[in-house]
Amino acid sequence: MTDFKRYLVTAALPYANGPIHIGHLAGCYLPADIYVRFQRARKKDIKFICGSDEHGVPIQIRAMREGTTPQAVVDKYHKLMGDTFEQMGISFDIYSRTSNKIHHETAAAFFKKLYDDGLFEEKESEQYYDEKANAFLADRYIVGTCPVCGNENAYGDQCERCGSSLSPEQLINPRSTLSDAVPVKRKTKHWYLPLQNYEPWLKEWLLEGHKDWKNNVYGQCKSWLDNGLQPRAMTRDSSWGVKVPLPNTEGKVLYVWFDAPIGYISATKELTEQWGDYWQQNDTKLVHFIGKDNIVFHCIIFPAMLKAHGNFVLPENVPANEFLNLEGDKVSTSRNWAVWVDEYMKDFPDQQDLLRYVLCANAPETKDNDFTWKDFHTRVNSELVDIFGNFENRALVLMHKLCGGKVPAFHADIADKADEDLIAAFESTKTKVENLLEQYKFRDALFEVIELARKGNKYMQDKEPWIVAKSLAEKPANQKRIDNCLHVCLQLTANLAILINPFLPFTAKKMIHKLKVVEKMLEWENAGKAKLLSVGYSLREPQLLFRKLEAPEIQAQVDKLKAGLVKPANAANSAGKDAKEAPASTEEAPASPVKAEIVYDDFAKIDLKVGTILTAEKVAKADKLLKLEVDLGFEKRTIVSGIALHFKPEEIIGQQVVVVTNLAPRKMKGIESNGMILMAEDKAGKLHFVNPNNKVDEGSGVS
Ligand code: B3M
Ligand code: ZN
Repeated sequence: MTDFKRYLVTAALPYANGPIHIGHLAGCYLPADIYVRFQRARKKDIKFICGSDEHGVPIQIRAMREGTTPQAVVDKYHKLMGDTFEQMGISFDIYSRTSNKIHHETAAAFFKKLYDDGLFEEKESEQYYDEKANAFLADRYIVGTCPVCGNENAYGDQCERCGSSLSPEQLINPRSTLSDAVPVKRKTKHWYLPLQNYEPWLKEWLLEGHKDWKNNVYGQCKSWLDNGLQPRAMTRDSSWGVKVPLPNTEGKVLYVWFDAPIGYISATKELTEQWGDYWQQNDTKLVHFIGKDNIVFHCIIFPAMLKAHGNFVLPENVPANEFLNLEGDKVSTSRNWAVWVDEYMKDFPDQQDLLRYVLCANAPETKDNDFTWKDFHTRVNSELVDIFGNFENRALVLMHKLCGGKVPAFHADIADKADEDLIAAFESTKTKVENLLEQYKFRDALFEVIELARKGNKYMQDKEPWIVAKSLAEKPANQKRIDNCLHVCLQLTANLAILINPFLPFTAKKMIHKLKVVEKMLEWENAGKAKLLSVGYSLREPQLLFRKLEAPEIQAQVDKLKAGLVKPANAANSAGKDAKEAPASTEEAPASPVKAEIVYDDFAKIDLKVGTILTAEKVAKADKLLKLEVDLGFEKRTIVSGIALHFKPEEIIGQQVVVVTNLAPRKMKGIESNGMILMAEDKAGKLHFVNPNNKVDEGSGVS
């Protein structure tokens, strides 16, 4: 393994179109910060890079909806996001922005180099265009009625109600979100990076060379590479972004996913003149922290760009997290189903570490996880307060009470196995935490620190210095036993400050203040040592590290969440908020992530039965709909289904299908539809029936 001289750590550049929520923190900023703080404590040469992603359609849409300019939108959110990160102790060396001049220059020069080297393919294609707003439309910005479930606000790439992935052609009554105009197709020219040319190299570098990457990351990359890569357009028709640095390209900008990762390079340039050491020397360890929806861009597209350009280091690891759900449901900006970090900070002033603790202890490292206020309450009170805080507080209180406010001596002559075992655990915990952090296992690492505090509590409980104190009148020599116990507990407290520091830096600061030691003590090499505090040293008065959370303040958060929820019907009106930058319609979409985990009971609510299509006819004035009569054995149902572009009515008579029978009825084109038919959609967008492989009785259950 390479011996790395320096570290370069990046955290995904968030779109500057909304505040930061806990899903963002848990997904990449918190783990990145823990990793960086740990490496800094080991005195590694490290730079921690982030900034706002200020280009792309999501920003423009947001501006249009707020009746303002994209620049005003990014200015507002860049400031808000930067302040929130700072408040939470996310310790970037720089929080830059992609609207900076240095970024525009760097990204344009990068593009120009690939162009000059003849690495792009120039292609004309047809794209949707809004003639009223004079703008090309990404699929996401076309809405219409979902052919599957009838949702009138389905997007051109997906229906958020039934989850079907769609193309704009499938929408009934498509309209542009910019102006309500009906989109038309127009010819346009773009520059494509032929990703397929990098496939053999990517397979070698990534699939062979990085088997150590997290399963969720490696698996997604493997599936992309196994499916084969296609050329991807690196430019867009838009007025907002980095201008294409070629003659006669008015109205064209770099694809936001081309320019944004280059933002890591420009921000490093802005930070230090030595940026070249970090980006161009092979002994740099480059680590990208991201959420799972950014995997393909960081593991495949950006590395291909870097490789094409040459003279850059490649990521050594991309420890992407999965998603954090909230109270059993997907976090959604447009539905306002989120815990906003700036609001948390107002509701829980100075309690950053409570949130940092819970988001790390419950981090979605290997699968999607759920944040609930109840779990927040329990973890804070029964882990952080009862175990960690309680141990630290008791050590200090008892030292003041039983040892005159000074660090007592350790009397080796009466030392016992319990003392030795606990002291040995300082070192072994340090090693465990170190190894886990190196493997990006932040939850497990944090657990080890709490475990050490738990051992401290047990030790203190077994030694009972407060009981021993009662015997001092008859047996003054017992003071030595008290001294030993508190000596060990205080050295453990100092160790805990070092070990917890990467995770809960505000807490570590409070601890060293009480221990009256300088910040230098928090250097990682001091962990494991049994003599951090000198005997006879007087310490400050104890003060609780954390307070217990009360039930009403937790309930208030649950109420606030529910009260703020925007119903799905209105949600589409604020589409710009959740908007992700969509690929141009001619390209494959990123692998669709699996939906949020559900429990069996959720699944069991859906009633699925086999039926046979008895009749099928076209619906007037709706070229995508068929009206079906389906025999379910116990009754016959009318079902309207958006499959007319795929099947002729006469072809499907007698076809067996699986029907969702307990879906609330919906009217489509004046016809009430009483159920939904399950269909499989292949990559080309063609629909296929889902049915039993042998004919079965109508009404048979499916589960
Ligand atoms: N802004 C996507 C996102 O916020 C994008 C990340 C860019 S990282 C270079 O999810
Ligand atoms: Zn739908």
